[in-house]
Parts: sequence; structure tokens; C-alpha cells
Amino acid sequence: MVENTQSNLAVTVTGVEDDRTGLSIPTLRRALADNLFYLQGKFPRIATPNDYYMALAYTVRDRLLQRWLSTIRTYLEQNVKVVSYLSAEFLLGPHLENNLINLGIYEQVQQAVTESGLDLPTLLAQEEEPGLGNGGLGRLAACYLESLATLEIPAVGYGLRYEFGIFDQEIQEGWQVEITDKWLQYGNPWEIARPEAAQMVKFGGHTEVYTDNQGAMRVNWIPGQEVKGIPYDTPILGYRVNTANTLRLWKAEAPESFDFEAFNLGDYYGSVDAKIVSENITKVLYPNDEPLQGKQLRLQQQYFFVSCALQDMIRIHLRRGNPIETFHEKFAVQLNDTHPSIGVAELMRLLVDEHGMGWERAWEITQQTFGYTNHTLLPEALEKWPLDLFRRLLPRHLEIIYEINRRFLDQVRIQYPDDHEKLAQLSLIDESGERYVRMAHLATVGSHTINGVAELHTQLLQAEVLQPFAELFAVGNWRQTFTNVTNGVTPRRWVALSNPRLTRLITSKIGDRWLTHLDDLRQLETFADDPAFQQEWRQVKQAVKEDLANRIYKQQGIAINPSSLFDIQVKRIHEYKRQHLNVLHIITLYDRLKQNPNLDLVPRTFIFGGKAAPGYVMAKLMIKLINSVAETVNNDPTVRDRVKVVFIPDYNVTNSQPVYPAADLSEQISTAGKEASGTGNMKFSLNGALTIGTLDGANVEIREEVGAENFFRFGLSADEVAQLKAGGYTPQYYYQSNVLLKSAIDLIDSGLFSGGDRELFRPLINSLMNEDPYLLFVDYPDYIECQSQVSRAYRDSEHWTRMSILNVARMGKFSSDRSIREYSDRIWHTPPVKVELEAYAQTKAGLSV
Ligand code: 26Q
Repeated sequence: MVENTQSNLAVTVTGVEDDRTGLSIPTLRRALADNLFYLQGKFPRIATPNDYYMALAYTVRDRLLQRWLSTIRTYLEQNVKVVSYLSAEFLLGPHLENNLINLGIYEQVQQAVTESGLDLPTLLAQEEEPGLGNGGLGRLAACYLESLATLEIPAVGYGLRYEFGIFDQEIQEGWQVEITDKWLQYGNPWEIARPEAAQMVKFGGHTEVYTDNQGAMRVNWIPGQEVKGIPYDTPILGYRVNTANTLRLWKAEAPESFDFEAFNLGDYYGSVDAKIVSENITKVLYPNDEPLQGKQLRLQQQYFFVSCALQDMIRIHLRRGNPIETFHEKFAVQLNDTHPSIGVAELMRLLVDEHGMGWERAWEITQQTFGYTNHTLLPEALEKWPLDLFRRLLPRHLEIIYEINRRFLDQVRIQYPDDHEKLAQLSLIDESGERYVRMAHLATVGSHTINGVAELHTQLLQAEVLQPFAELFAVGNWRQTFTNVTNGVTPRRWVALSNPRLTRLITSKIGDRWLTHLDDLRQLETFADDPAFQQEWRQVKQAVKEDLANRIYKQQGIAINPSSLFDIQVKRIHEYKRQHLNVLHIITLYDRLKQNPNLDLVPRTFIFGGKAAPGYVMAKLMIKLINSVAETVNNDPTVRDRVKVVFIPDYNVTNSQPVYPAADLSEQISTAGKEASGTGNMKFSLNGALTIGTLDGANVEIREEVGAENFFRFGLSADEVAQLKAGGYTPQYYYQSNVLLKSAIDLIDSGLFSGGDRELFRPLINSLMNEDPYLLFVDYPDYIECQSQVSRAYRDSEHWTRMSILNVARMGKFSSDRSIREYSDRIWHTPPVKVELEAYAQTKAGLSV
């Protein structure tokens, strides 16, 4: 089934398979035993499961290196244009299983492991996932890297190597407790440090003007501190191709010279302090998915990795023999949100100050280099930095931003003479109160293309947050254009790896091309009404639900009924995502059961999962509410298991993989206009869940694709939300006019779910009764009605199965391969490049020359 170019190449002149590239089962077994001995320093009697995992990981990494090095060599030799994906987050998930799948050696390795007396799932479970992201944005970056490699597009991901990723979540007495994520404690077999490619990054200090020997005015930045960036590289392999691109993450260290100075002065502790201050920069990921006011360390992180990345690109560019003027022809740099947008000013600084280029030329190159992806419409989530902090940390960049702004506003004045309000709206500096640098404005002005992540989001972006820019660019000769690229997810991780049963069933009917051409799934439409296929489809769903039920029982001791409707909401906890609307529905069902204990309800299991930002009090209270309602409902004998509520702790990539396949119903219930896209919505539907959702983010497009009759839509549209808010909204009125809603709120208020404590959930209730900023009360009646439609539909098992099959069959659009193709064709202009594998023997011969 799998073509293995490598097995031939692994055979050396002596006719023996090379130990580090060979793919035969005996060779894999020998490699595993060797690595246990030589890399872990263990023999079987004393080896832990983690030792075996490490030995296997190294065995697989050896087989990756051939492809990785061939890829790097090809890019170098052909001087190709490379995508540079700048992201403060990459939420990769575990590597091992994905690499087995993409290499096409799953079965061989499974066999070799079994023959060695080991169990592959046990070894896979040892891997600590690199949790280097918060949620959607970081996971999108990971899907995009995988698709870039699969599509054979030259790319490198640049980011931060946080020593501590997103915290591990424990639930204690219903509350979230955060535990430090020590993902590196047993070592990371997937990365290779490249200290020889370190970069220096400056902070603070001041600038000086001087005249160079050509008589030109130049600026010199004299820093107050310097930090060294060490790159750590991880190969990202494409699916069944030779392309293995690089993820290059930077770790901050103190430069040796800095220590020495203090040491020579006799201040040993001072020198160690300086080291600690430097290393702090990459210590920990900020666990917030929106900016917190003026956290200096966060700005340092952003500048640190962006500066390392741009210096690295320029170094590579020049080493390849290219003139600096063609930088934009060889690198397409994508800004994953505003987090790396300081890159606009940094590239200007590098070109003008360090490479002596004139401003106009440098600005053209900069604009032609960057693309900016926006991921949010929430005004409070727009990144801005206090001017004073900015000046203290990045004095030269502030000067550059002023100059960019001055020239930009001069252009604006031509279009809007004497319109001071327009200038204030568009300015890179917010001067309405305390002064700030507006990072979205910097990114917009400094890029050639600005994109949103779903059709609706892109529309709203141009109508709201960046409206003045959209209006400006529509007239006159501006370089910038707005466009949409709807998000996607990789079917390799989110179907092949997560749902092998469904993968086998689909492949048995339509072959396996769909894994790289997801539109092929449409061929499943012919089987939507085929009773035999329907039966197999239900069997897969049932088996997968049993898997999840077993997992939950093992981990939490909660028994759930695998025949009940699995109704799942997993995502970061946020008011705008409205997990509490879901809870109101649960309380309403509970209320109805209490009123009428013999009510004929479709049994449902409500599953939640997600982390709250540690400082987000309301989100943490929402977690407590879910767990409190779970406690009450699960232990009430009148319920008789017709309603069960489970909160899965520590939701991360690893824990999410068994969740999506097991869902019957996917909850995508954000207030319309608030969720930029969503990507979990795609993972669910692609695994045969039906969606209950608002017309928000990519839900709109999912519904278009799968058909309105196969999607449970409810709630106000984004337009209606805006109208209602404009007219002044009073939640109390809605509370008074819906008995079910009133009753649900009153039950929380009564202390029923909090052991009689009526104060516990007071902040939540007050927020809903007085503000209800996300309109739960408005959407509640429609949501409840829609949920009863869901239950009715679920009773008709044939019809439900048909809808489920059609959902999967029509999800082809939401592959990240499609997204990446759009970015590549319309924004980056980076054609694919075939990578030829070079035989290992030849590489070795080359090395000895
Ligand atoms: C910024 C500055 C300082 C500290 C933190 C941050 C920060 C960090 C993470 C701000 C935002 C984030 C993450 C945002 C995010 O995940 N957005 C989601 O992106 C997905 C991919 O496009 C979309 O599908 C989701 O709709 C969007 O919420």
C-alpha cells in the first residue's frame, strides 16, 4: 500500500539495510534495542515505558533525517522562495504517531514493537505534547505547517521555545487549578539545537545619529541589554512525500560576554542575575488568549523571536548569494495575528540601519514581504502597547514607527484633506487618552495582503475593526488588499490519526486519495442511504463512543452510557463562546425531569472540556458552574442517567483526539459576530457529528456546504446582534418573559447547585441579569427549541445517520490543504518544490570528502 522509496535507499553497497534508515521489521527491532542501550543507557530490565518511548522516537527521527536534510539541501541548491510563518504559538500535539502515519510506516513499527514484547499505544501515550499555544490560533499554525509540507511548499515556522507551555489543568472541588507544564523534563527527542546559528537581540538603551563615510545620516542603536537566541529545529514531515520542513523555535540565553564583565568586576551573583533575566524571556507561554495590559515580558518575547527570525532569514538569503534587494522575492513572511507585527519595524531597521538601504526601497521590500492574518474582532483583544513601555524597550523601533506613520498619514491627507478624525482613526498611534502603539495598524500598513479567517469574519473586519483602512485602500493606489482565507484543519491528524476506524471505513469505499484530496469525500454521498453502509457507519460511531466512555471511566470514574447522545463542547472557556448557554439548557432539561420524572427524554451525555485563562475570573466560575451542575444532576436518582454531565480535565491536543470522533452533536454556539472562524467546528463535522450552531465564523460556510437541512442553526445573526445592541438591550425583560429561562436562572440563584450557597454564582448571574454582553437570554428560547429538534431527529436513527454521512461527505472545503493552497496561490506565490531523496550512503560519502 505504501510506497517506500527509503527502504531501497537504505540498502548500502554491501546489500545490508542501514540500521538508521532501514524500514524492515528486523531492522526496526534492532534500532529500537540499540537506541535503548546507547541513547537511554538502559537495558530492558530497568527500562521504563518512557525509555522505550524515547528509543522508538529516536528510531523514527533517524528515518526522518534523510528527508529533512534532502529538503534543506534542495531548497538551498534551487534558491527557492520560502514561506516564513511567524507565530508566537505552535500547538503541535504529539509527534510520534503523526510521523508514523506521514512516513507510512505505522504497520511496520507496530509489528516491530509487538515483536519486541511492547505495546505501541502504551509507548505513544508516554509522549509529552509540546503545548506551545493557547488554542485555535496555535493549533491552526500547526495544521498549516503540516499542510505546507504535504503540499511540498518550502516553508519554515518561526516561534518561541517556551520552557513551560500552556499549564496543565486539574479540577479540584470543581475549580480549575493550574499546574506548571514541564514538557522538557525528560528531554525532547524531536528537536535539534543549532547553537552555531544563534542570533543576538538588543533591548532598551538609546539611539544616536551619525554621519557615515558617504556623508549620509544614519542611526545607531546602543542597547541597554543583549540577549542571545538559540534556534531549536524540529522537522515537520508531509504526508507520504519527501518534504520535511523546519519549525525553528528560539530559546533565550545570556551572551557569555555579559556574564564575564560582571564576573571580572567580582560581581558573580550580579552576572548570574543577568543570565536569569535573559533566560526569562522564553520561560513561559502567556496563558491568555487575549492581550493583558502592558506586560513587558510579552512584548520582549514577541520582539525576541521576530528579530531572531528576520536576522536568520537575511543571513540565509545572503549566504545563498542573493542581493539584499531581492529579499521579498525569496521570503513570504506571514504574520499570525499581530503578535509578530513588530517585524514590520524590525525589517525596516535591519534594511535601513544594518544594511544601509534607503527608506523608500526598504519600505517597498517590507510591504512586499509581509502578509497579515487577523484572528479577532473583539475590540478588547486588539493588541496595543503603551508608548512609554515601547520606547523604553524598543527606542529605535518607536522612531521607525513614527516615520512610517508620518509618511502614511501624509498619503492619507491627500485622500482626506483636513479630515482630522480620519487621521486619528487611521494613525498607528492611539492618542485618545494614554498613548499606545496600535499593532493591527502597523501590521495592516506594513503588509501587501490582510486576510480574515472566514467569510463572515473578513466582511466584519472590513466593516468594523479595520473599516477605515478598507475604505482608504478602496480608492487611490495603495498596495494593500483585503481578502479571505477560510481556516482549515489537517485530515491526517484530525481523521487518520484520531479516528482510524472511520478512516478504514471511508477508505474501504472510496480508496485513500481523500486524505490528500479531501473533496473526494463527496463520493460518500452515494452511500448516504445505503442501509449496509449506514449500519457500518453507526457501528464505527458506537465503537468510538465506547472508547471515549472507557477512557472517561478510567480517568474520572464516571460511567456514561455509550448509547446516549454525546453532546460535546470543547474549546477555551470564554463568555463569548457561551458554555453557560449550554449549561442553561442542561438545567432546563433537569428542571423538566424534576417536574415530570417519567418524561420520555432522549438520553444525553454532555461533555465539556477547556482551559480558562488563570486571571479570567468569570471563565473560572463557568468551569465551577459546569462541575457543580454535573455533581447535582449526575447524583440525582430521579434523573436515572437520562442526563449526564462530564467535564474532561486538561483539554489539550492529546486529550482532544479521542473526543471529536465520539461526538454526535457539536456545540458551536458563540454569539454571532464574535468567533472569527472556529476550527473545532470543522474537526467535529469531519468526524460525523452534526452541529448545533449560530451563524458565526466558519459555521456559516459549514452550513452552506453540508446543507441547511443537515445543520441545526439557531440564534440571532451578526446583523441582528448589532441592531439589538444599538437599540439598547435589557436582559431582565427576556428573563421575565420566558418561564423556562427564569426557572433555570432561579435554580442557580437558589443555591441548588452550590450546596445552598447563594453567593457563589452571584457574579455570573449578575452579569447575565444586568449586562448579558453575549446575549444568552436573547438566544436562549431558540436554542432550547433547536435542542428539542435535535432530540427528535436523533430518534430517527436512519435519518440521523444519513445527515452524519452527508456532513462528512461535504466537508472537503475545510482541509488545511485548501487553505494553504489559497495562501500560496493568492498571497505568497510559492510554488511547490519536489524533493528527491538522496541515498544515505551517498550523503555519508559526501561527508568524508
Ligand atoms: C496577545 C498579546 C498578549 C498576550 C496574549 C495574546 C494572545 C494570545 C493568543 C491573543 C490571542 C491569542 C489567541 C487567539 C485565538 O486563538 N484566536 C482564534 O484563532 C482561531 C484560528 O484562526 C479562530 O478559529 C478562532 O475563532 C479565534 O478565536
